[in-house]
Amino acid sequence: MKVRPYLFPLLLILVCLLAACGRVAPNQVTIAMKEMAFGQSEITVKAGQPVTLRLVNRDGYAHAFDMDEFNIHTSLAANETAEFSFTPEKPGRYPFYCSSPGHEMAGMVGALIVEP
Ligand SMILES: [Cu+2]
Repeated sequence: MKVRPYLFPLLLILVCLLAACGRVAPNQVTIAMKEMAFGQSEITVKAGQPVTLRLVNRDGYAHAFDMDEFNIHTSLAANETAEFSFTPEKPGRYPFYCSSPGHEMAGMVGALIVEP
């Protein structure tokens, strides 16, 4: 069978696209902080896969994001955005909260759920 030469680049592109689709995409999660609450109170990820958390403070005052288990302690000024990555290795339920005074009591809490 004779294959036309111009088909090769097309095939190559197709193979690359398929390979890209098959790759495991990193877990990217955006958590908005708005009106003294986290936009998502539960985040579910898979153990052993890198997670990128993007925090967006939509309030006109400072918030914080604290997850003791992963030693993450970030503060965000009004309307600030922060991003950090880590890889949870052990399945479990890991709480996070805002450590600005009074915010945790007001309901700024959530949990990262790591599935096996
Ligand atoms: Cu807060």
